Amino acid sequence: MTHTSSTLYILGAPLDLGAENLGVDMGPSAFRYQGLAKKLETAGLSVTDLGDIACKRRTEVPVGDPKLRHLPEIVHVNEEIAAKVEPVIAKQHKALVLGGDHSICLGAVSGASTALSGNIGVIYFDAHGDMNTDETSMTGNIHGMHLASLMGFGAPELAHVHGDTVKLQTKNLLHIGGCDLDQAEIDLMAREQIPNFTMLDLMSYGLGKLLPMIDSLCKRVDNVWVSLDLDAIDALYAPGAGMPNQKGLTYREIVAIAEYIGKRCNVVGVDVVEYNPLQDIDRKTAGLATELIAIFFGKQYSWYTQYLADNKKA
Ligand SMILES: [Mn+2]
Repeated sequence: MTHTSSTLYILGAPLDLGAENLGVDMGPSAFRYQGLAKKLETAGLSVTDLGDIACKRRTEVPVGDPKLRHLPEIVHVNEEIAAKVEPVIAKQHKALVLGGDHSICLGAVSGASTALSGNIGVIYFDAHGDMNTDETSMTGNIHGMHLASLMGFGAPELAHVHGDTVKLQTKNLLHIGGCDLDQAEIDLMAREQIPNFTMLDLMSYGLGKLLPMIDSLCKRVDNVWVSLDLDAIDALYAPGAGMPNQKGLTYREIVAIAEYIGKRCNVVGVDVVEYNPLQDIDRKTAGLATELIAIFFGKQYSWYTQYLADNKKA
């Protein structure tokens, strides 16, 4: 099921209160300065930019509860994101939400899930679990909790963003790229039998074991949201991640997985998060992210497709 006439709506969420990596709030504007919308149009997508959600700076809001740092503002921003994403998905268009720290995924997936009456799976790329709760988190940073919240665990203020239904069934999550998982997250995944494929799985079995997991998710649900934390990718290729990763997915691994998803799944939305332009080198992280966004939506964008577009004679 694909919607060929659909538009891709871009929404920026320059929130950094869920993390302590200063610079990720500049993600949306850095992507725009680097011509993201134009490149995605070159790839064949029809793009409309909805601008940014207003996010308060950390000097403007108190930390509050140390177990749920900056909770009220994070809830508020995610309610706004969900309210923008829901109508886009309900009208069978596609959404791209640019972070910001990963906590913005809470509103993005909540909006999409509500539009689709819960008929949604999430393919989640991350070195970390993001499945702590306020009880298990060692930092109190909400960018390590929102994925648990989407599945109904943890603080109700987060789990009830955009309505108190469970937004994501545990069996409809596929977590890929874990290499720095906390014990509480490992325990939750085991207890709830959450599909996941770690870096150790990749080294042990190769992609041959992951691809059927993607197929099985796409058979179970009609719609897929892809959440890409750039820290799932090796720092060689994504130095501009909020928390650079020395043991992440290589360029060819992430591109191959993305191509498989783009071909097999009905991807209705993508979020790209934890982009820190201050740490990027030669814009390579933004370049790879742009390439991956096009591929997740079933298109192609690379230096080669740009070369062809620039040199087209007739
Ligand atoms: Mn994350």
